[in-house]
Amino acid sequence: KPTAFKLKNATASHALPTTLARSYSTRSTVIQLLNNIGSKREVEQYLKYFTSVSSQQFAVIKVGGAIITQNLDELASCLAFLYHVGLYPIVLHGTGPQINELLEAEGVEPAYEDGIRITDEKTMAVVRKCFLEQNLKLVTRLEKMGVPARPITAGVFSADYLEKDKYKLVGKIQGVNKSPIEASIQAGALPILTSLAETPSGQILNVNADVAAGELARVFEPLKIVYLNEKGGIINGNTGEKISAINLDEEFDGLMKESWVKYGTKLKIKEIRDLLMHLPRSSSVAIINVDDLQKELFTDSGAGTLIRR
Ligand code: X2W
Repeated sequence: KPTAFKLKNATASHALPTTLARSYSTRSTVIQLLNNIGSKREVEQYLKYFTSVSSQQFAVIKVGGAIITQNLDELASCLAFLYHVGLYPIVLHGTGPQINELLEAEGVEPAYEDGIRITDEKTMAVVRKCFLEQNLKLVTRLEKMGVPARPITAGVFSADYLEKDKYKLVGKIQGVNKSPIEASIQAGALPILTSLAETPSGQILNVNADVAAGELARVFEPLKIVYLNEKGGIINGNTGEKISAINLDEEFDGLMKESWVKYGTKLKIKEIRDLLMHLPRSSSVAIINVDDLQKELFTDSGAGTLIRR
């Protein structure tokens, strides 16, 4: 398993350790990413910090489905960079926009209640197809870059029906089986998960990807919890401006009363609050664009929306 390389080896001459010099494209990707982020000292400090815990405790990264369509190359490059410096983020992705597109192509109007998709049998077939397609797309892209990645599309989340009458085939996660994720990291491959879940009798259920990522973070207690979305944070619906920080203890109740805090945004903030209530006080969640991932991980300056309590 690769260990973190010393950044002093990657100086201006761009001499990279042999483990990094797998291919020209990898080398140039790594050099480019190193140049994009902070001072080497800062980066080195963060690397040391991230490698001070067990591999599976580095980060949970939630990838919004839109990113796989809009920024796949950037996403894969960022994940490749992390892999090449010996870090194994646990990646969980959604596929909301792809599901909607496919439903609409089939003449079905997407139906939500409180940001949760009402998932009947027909919709479920579309949900599964999209999850598997997008998962494969990301995994294949990583493998093409020489990054071992393992698709984990079942066997992690056990669930019960959330509210069968209201949401139909939607799950409420009851348990998280860490072993497929740990086995993947042990084998040197990045675990790439969907948020599909199963009941004890094997019925597959749809789970919102923000919610499933929160459950992962709850059990792994990683150093970093990052939600990647295409907006690069939470946008205040009244002003159109990005919110740079949310302090939940002070702002949660007020936010819940705002008329623009609804649907998926409301669900996201609520889920993150539930999560942070279960984690040490020092924990936080960053909602950012994929462009800002390296900066968020390796420098003191944040980007996007930082949520803490
Ligand atoms: C979500 C799962 C996908 C998702 C859905 O069907 O859209 C439920 O709402 P994004 O791209 O992260 O939004 N499931 C129950 O959350 O994808």
